[in-house]
Amino acid sequence: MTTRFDQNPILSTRDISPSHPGLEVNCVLNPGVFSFQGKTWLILRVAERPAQREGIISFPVLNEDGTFNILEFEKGHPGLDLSDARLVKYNNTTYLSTISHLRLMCSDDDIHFYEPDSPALTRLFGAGPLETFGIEDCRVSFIDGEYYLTYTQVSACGVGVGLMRTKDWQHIDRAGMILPPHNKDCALFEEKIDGKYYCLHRPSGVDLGGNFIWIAESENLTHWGDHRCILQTRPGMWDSARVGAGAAPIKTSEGWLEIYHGADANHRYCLGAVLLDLKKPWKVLARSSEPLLEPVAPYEQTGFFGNVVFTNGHLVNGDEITMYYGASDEVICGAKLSVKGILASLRVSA
Ligand code: MAN
Repeated sequence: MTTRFDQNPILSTRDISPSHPGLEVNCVLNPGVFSFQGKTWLILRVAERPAQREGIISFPVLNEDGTFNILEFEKGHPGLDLSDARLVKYNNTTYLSTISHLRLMCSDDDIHFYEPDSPALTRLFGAGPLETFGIEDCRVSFIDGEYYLTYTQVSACGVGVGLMRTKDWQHIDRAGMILPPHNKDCALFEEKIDGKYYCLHRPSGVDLGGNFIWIAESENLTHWGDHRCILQTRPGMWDSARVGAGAAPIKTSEGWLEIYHGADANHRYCLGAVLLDLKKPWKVLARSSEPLLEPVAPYEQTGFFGNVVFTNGHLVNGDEITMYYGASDEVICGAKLSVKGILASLRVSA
């Protein structure tokens, strides 16, 4: 059903140069995907921090003007919690252990990616007060001749969804935060349904609710309303703790097909699918009972944060989905799936 690329991982940290002297690339992960000028492009999340010194944890934090400072804490301090590799908790404040920016690479064969010679717009960094801990996990939707980028904005204010748009990858408009904290995993549908734009998104409930997928509608892709909770976690299953949308939903004759990630209480991330009604996309028609992809390859089990497969980008060509995914939060991989194959698996589980 899911065929991994023989070349996996197709991109790892040694393929990526640091964005600034003094930083190292720790992870390259979770790419958005799009086609432009006859090539396939990945918009990678590149996570960096300084080389680590004995006994010290150090990581960058952006200033609002785009410069950055390095924060340092002594390991062994009673207020320091480093139990999750992705986070640095110090007294009552949570930081990220790395800072992410977005970087573009292109390919002529969908497998080998390189940074283009003439950088038009090849690197996007966090900007302003809501992105001081970086920007992450960009989805790209192509709507009415324009590319729309939805991505995670991280700062001490929280984790929310930002929107940028571009026609030519030379100039980009930043529309700011479209969904406030805590929210991420926002995938825009690539066409209007009954006159309205739709997106999937993933707010997180604090005391009540959970990490569920929601749908919202909009007249202009910026202001969202009529939110509905459409997909919840399932106790005892691979998606028992959190679910979140992948890339733009795929239009099929049977409905909108969305590949999503689900994680359990041990932070083991798998991928599955959900089928939404074509005209009423808030209606769930079917859902994977078994994952389409589980972290079983060595590069999916071991790395910066092991046992993770996570997708937010694919290309669709007829029945064939070329899906790109982050593995172990450290490297980028690819796999092929069939639309018909996924739909058949959903019929069995429905
Ligand atoms: C979680 C993980 C991290 C990510 C932060 C902020 O902790 O997904 O990889 O950096 O959220 O989005």
